Amino acid sequence: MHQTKVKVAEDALDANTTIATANRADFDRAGVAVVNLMSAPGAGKTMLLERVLAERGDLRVGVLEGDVQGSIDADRLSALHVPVVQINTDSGFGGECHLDANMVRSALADLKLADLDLLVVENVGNLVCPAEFRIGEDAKVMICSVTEGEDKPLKYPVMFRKADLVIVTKTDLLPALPDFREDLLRENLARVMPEPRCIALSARSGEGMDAWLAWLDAVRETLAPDAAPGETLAADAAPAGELRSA
Ligand SMILES: Nc1nc2c(ncn2[C@@H]2O[C@H](COP(=O)(O)OP(=O)(O)O)[C@@H](O)[C@H]2O)c(=O)[nH]1
Ligand SMILES: [Mg+2]
Repeated sequence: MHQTKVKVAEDALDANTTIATANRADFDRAGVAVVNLMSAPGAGKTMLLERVLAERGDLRVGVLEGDVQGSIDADRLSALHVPVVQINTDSGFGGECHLDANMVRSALADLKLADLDLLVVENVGNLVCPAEFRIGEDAKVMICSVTEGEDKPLKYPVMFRKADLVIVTKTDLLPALPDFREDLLRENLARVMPEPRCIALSARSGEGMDAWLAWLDAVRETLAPDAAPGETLAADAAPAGELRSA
């Protein structure tokens, strides 16, 4: 019985990988960089995206918005005049807690990939499942806000291990969090991430945004035709910096 369950799960992941590969081929053909944004609900994915859109009017950005229900975030982002496609995982997908490659593929028909430089996929807020499902992305970015506690990398290691970058956000709140230990968060990240890469920022104040925008540019540059195959994404991304300002 147990073995059957494991086999079904493996087959599902294999099927997902096949579709993710097809998505990836479409993204490559269109020359669009794809970033999969993941976090717990409320960590600040949408606000961070709003910041990117506000600061980088030169980039042609599209968004795939994943939610179990509703279009609250998609409506927020559409107001900024970018193409946004909503994916609701409870309409025909059984209320899933993550996006998979097939859901993304179904939504691609509503986007003109060739008109985009960057496609950001805001995954469903969840700290377990999204990491297991490739969607054809170039990079996985994990957002962790300072109010979530330093122990999250140890409690949800897969999400952090699979991330190409961790953004520690809401740093503007640090003055109200005297118990937050930056050194502990960094230590915990290093325990689960093979190559810890971390950018601290506040989407609210804008502090630290430059490093994140530079990282996004580095992802796009990695896709340039003369980039070496298999080149590490954004190898120069800043290591974990000081979170509290002096
Ligand atoms: N103080 C502060 N609040 C933030 C920041 N980023 C997001 N928030 C707030 O956190 C809440 C959830 O943000 P949202 O972007 O919707 O999170 P999501 O569920 O991950 O998309 C909202 O009340 C935001 O205003 C930040 O950098 N600083
Ligand atoms: Mg959101």
